[in-house]
Amino acid sequence: MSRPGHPYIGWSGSGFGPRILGLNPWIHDFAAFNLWARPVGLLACLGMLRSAGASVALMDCLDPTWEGERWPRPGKYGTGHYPKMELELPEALGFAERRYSRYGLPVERVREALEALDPAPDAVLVTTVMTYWYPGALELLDLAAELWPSAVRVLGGAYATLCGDHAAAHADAGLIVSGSLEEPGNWGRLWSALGRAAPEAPEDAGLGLALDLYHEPGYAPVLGSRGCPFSCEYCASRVLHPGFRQGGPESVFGSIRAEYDRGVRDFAFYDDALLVGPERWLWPVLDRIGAEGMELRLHTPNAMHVRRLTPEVCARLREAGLTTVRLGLETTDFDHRRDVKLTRAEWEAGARNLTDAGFDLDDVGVYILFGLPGQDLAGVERAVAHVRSYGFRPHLAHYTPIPGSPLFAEAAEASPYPIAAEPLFQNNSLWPCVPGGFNWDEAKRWKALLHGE
Ligand code: B12
Ligand code: SF4
Repeated sequence: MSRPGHPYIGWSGSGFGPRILGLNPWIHDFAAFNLWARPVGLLACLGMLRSAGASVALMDCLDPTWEGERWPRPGKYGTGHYPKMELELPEALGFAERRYSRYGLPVERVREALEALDPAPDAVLVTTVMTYWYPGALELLDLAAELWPSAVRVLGGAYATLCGDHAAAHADAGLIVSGSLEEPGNWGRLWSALGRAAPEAPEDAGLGLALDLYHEPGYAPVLGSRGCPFSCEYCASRVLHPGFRQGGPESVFGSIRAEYDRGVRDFAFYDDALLVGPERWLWPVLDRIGAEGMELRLHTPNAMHVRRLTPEVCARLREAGLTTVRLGLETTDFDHRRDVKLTRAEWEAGARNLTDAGFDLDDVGVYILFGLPGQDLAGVERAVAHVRSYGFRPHLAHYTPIPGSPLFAEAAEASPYPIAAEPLFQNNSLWPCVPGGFNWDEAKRWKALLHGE
């Protein structure tokens, strides 16, 4: 349990293997909102390392680790705002007339908690969720170097994988890992950096999450699969995880049950392709939730595939407790889509099935892509009106140019910023591929449109 005023991070594991500390950095950005955020990649790493014999601990700079910290305005179902501290704009973003902040726990408290960690770690694992959030990771690597100079510092996650050259030039890390830790090459390299022979990676490596490292979890992520069988041109899923792998229902349910027994009632799916092959794990898990009479709320902040929303699927999801629904519509210009992911008829059927299943329309958000290279924004306006006409909430998914995605070269051509050389320019808050970039008047106009004003 956390105690008032006392930071709490402790070791969990056999006590015989190496001590490995996972660090989830602060977010450095123009804005940030907690939508059931967890560093799931890092939690998967700590889970597999503990199963392989290591002792692990976690400092998540985006979670209130101890009581007595002021954590602003809680939102719906466990979401919310982060505390923030305004920072000077990084040099590259000096032109932006906007506030830039470090979101998460105060730096002094993090330092205090890390200083109190006894015994010291043999290795620290720093993750990165978004490429353009790398400044927080570099800051933590520096702090780790100061506190434990002899510990091995390892950097991984999206920035390390998608911007490897930039990371190699800027990060003070002994090891930079591209891709999943459980890949045999990466697994071997980590253990050899620790000066040990690599044990066998556990069977559920990459899917088993060390969720128990949160002492007072208000919500929990659910991960039943890795990767995606599709390859949309704006997405980097294939680079991050080539192939599509699903876990078994037993372990996914076990992880939900364990968190439920600790009082968690809000669960967010982190899968890329939740509704692909649901008979493999999703249906058995939802059936079990029903059979055991568990009353919980499920959320899909990461959009679901609309074409898979048959009446049966919608009814099953609703019955199991799906509450916050996000759908990937992208555009209503169906005849000129850059892919064939969704036809007009499929969209209309999916929307109707969802409504018929009785979801609260207020909890159904529909993502519309905004700011693709060369995109006609009049089409986005039409899509907003179309979504509103169904009673759903339109959300603009601001296009993020991601290195390694098929569209990245075109984005780099279209953007006035050097998005390939400097990941800070990959931040979708800059509207990096919209002519003229972000502009307050336009932002206000879009906000009004989204609210139907
Ligand atoms: C769930 C998810 C979300 C959730 C929650 C994210 C969170 N944690 O806060 C929600 C829906 C909120 C979200 C939102 C967004 N997301 Co998102 N999201 C994801 C998703 C689908 C899964 C991430 C995940 O947890 N995967 C599962 C874990 C197990 O895999 P992993 O993180 O890769 O971890 C493995 C390795 O990387 C490695 N590893 C990880 N850390 C470490 C550390 C060390 C030391 C080592 C050695 C190894 C290692 O080993 C791990 C285990 O195998 C990814 C896509 C994807 N497939 O990764 C996109 C993704 C991360 N999101 C992306 C984007 C663009 C966004 C949005 C900007 C979307 C938008 N346009 O509005 C927003 C902005 C988020 C914000 N401002 O908060 C992009 C990233 C772009 C970038 N530049 O980095 C991704 C890659 C999707 C894409 N389009 O390609 N997202
Ligand atoms: S956008 Fe979604 S469906 Fe398309 S490749 Fe990425 S994860 Fe798969």
